[in-house]
This record gives sequence, C-alpha cells and structure tokens, in this order.
Amino acid sequence: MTPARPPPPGGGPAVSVVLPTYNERDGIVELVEEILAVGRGAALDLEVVVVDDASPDGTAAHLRHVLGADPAVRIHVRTGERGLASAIRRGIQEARGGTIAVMDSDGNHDPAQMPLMVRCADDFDVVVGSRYVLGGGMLTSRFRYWASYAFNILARVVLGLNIHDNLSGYLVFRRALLDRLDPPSIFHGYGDYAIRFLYQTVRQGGRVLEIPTVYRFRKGGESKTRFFAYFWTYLASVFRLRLTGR
Ligand SMILES: Nc1nc2c(ncn2[C@@H]2O[C@H](COP(=O)(O)OP(=O)(O)OP(=O)(O)O)[C@@H](O)[C@H]2O)c(=O)[nH]1
Ligand SMILES: [Mg+2]
Repeated sequence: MTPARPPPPGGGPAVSVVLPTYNERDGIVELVEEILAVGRGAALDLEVVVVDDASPDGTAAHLRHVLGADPAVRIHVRTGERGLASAIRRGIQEARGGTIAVMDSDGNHDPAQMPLMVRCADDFDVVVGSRYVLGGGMLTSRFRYWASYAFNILARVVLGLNIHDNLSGYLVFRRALLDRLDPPSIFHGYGDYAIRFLYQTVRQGGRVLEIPTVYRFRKGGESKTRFFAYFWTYLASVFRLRLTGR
C-alpha cells in the first residue's frame, strides 16, 4: 500500500508518535498496538517512540518483551531524570518523523483522531485534540472536566489565546515548527508545557486548529496528576508567561 504521505527527506517514518510513560505497564502494550493498527488503517507510515523514566513497575521491560522486535516501536529509558515535559522533549529529539504526535500513554487520548490530526498538520502549525470544542469531552471525571474548563477560560483571558483546550497534551505538529520556538523554555514542568508550547506558537504567528476528542478511561495503572498541587503550578505558569513571555 502506498503511504498517504511521503517519508521525510533522509528517510525515516512520516510520523512519530511520542509516548511518555511512567508506571503504565498495565495498558501500554494495548495502546501501542492500537496506535499501530490505527496507523495501518490510515496508511500512515509511523513509528512509536516511548520515553520511560525507569518506571518501577517495569513498563519498558514489559513493552520490550512483547513488542520489542517491531522496528516501529522504539523504547528509550531515562535513568536519573523524571518529568513529563522533559520526557516529551527527549521523545521529539529521538523521533525520526517529519510530523510529531504527542499523546498520553495511559489511553486517555484516543488514537482514532490521530490520522485526521496528522493530515490537518499539513495546513496548521499545531493541531490540538480538544475536549472543549463541539464533539469533544471527557468520560473520566466531571470534576476534572469543569475544573480544566474554568482554568482554560482563565488562560484564554490572561494570555489572549483563542484556544479552548490549552492543557490537552494531545498535540500534532511538524518537527520544523520547533526551529521557530525555544524548546528549553517550553519543555519543563508537567502539563503546563502545553500552554507554553501553544503560546509561543501563536506568538510566532503560528496557526492552531482544535479537533474534538473525548478523553477515555485510562487502560490501567494510576494517575500521576496531583490535580490540586498542579493547579497552582499551572496558574503560576500562566501568569509567568503573561509577565515574562516564558
Ligand atoms: N516519562 C514520564 N511520563 C510521565 C511522567 N509523569 C506522567 N507521565 C505520563 O504522562 C501522561 C499523563 O499522566 P496521567 O497520570 O495520565 O495524567 P492525567 O491524564 O492528567 O491523569 P488521569 O486523568 O488520572 O489519567 C501519562 O501517559 C503518564 O504515564 C514522568 O515523570 N515521566
Ligand atoms: Mg491520563
């Protein structure tokens, strides 16, 4: 079958799906298999780049045991370093695709939207899988849904961004976008990296498209998000961005 999009110059797959993992042993194999199947179904030439922070539950070893022979699955284990945003940056550095898709590795983000997001990334700088546009939503928690909704209103007002879901973390963009941004000032902390990423993109004149997505239940394991603790961190990040631009 002919791939829907050509591989980038110099070879490698067209699309790299970056998955940061921490203690996701229970669901990671199922999710990676799902992503590969979605890719095949859409004739997308893709690789999956897993960045695991030496998860104590053996996420990386388990994935390697089941899918390690598949050249489309690449697993990087970081030792002595932890953090969602820095893991994503590492995944982007390891990625060989011209288009990058960043997804949660617990199954919250539905890979079914990814092919459409990849195609839209030809015309937009960043495509966001959004809970807060028509057709989007969150099956997991009503409280989290409305708390994030309220936070997003605040972020829109303070930052002047016309984006409904700044915290989604389900993002597709062309790798070349990063040449126009300042990755070290974006990829630190936790989910707030996504606010900085979108803010810098828009400040550079980039165009952002939101595609509806419905968050699913995680496939196993436990949440790493300490919502109340992160809420204050995210709030501080929004005001810091407004005041310093970083
Ligand atoms: N590599 C790496 N991945 C992480 C780290 N912390 C979280 N993650 C991953 O980041 C993603 C988001 O974390 P979650 O715990 O699912 O956060 P959430 O989606 O806000 O919370 P839930 O709604 O409870 O799932 C998951 O895929 C985690 O495995 C980390 O320190 N390092
Ligand atoms: Mg999650």
